[in-house]
Amino acid sequence: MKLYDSKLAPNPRRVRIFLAEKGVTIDTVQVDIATAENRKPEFLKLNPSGGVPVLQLDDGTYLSETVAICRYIEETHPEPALFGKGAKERALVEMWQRRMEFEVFLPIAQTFRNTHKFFAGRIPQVAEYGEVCRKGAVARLAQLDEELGSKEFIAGDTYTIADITALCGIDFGKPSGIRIDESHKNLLRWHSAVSGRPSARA
Ligand SMILES: N[C@@H](CCC(=O)N[C@@H](CS)C(=O)NCC(=O)O)C(=O)O
Repeated sequence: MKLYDSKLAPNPRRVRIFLAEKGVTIDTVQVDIATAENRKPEFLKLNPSGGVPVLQLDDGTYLSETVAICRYIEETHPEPALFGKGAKERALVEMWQRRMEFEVFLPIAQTFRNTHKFFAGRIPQVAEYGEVCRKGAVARLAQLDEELGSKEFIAGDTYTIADITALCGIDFGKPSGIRIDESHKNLLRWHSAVSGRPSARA
């Protein structure tokens, strides 16, 4: 297997953290987003959407969605379970993973894509849309702070893929100036705990 990774990008970081939590090591190839290596014809052959990460399986199959890659790793390395165990827990993890992806990670990523100079001239940017996304992300972090008042991790008592998605999304807020508010003690407590896991440095 081979992982097409990009060290500074948040989606590949989700996969690296997932692998580290599983104790799984995979050969990686760095893809330079800054020089648009991921938009060159050779890379588009692996993933026509041009995004990283991409996991190449031993039979030549390419998986190119973060959660699909994580699901493949979960199936092939079930312990520790990061998508939950049993019907109810799996459904709850799925629910929180999707919430963290759609309501935290994506608005933060869209703020960056639409307002940051990194993407100026590379993609059509709509600054007003970026600001709407920023507002949505900030409001969702306030809600998340409340939600974390009654549980240790995003989906409940156990660390899961939902924590990985939220962590990578929130940390990616930095270049756009989206930070955890000092008054959000539950969110700060959670962030410090998940950032302190060795996997966070993967
Ligand atoms: N839905 C895809 C999104 C992949 C994606 O947008 N990756 C970003 C890095 S975090 C990327 O490749 N950005 C560079 C670009 O779009 O040119 C996934 O979850 O894997």
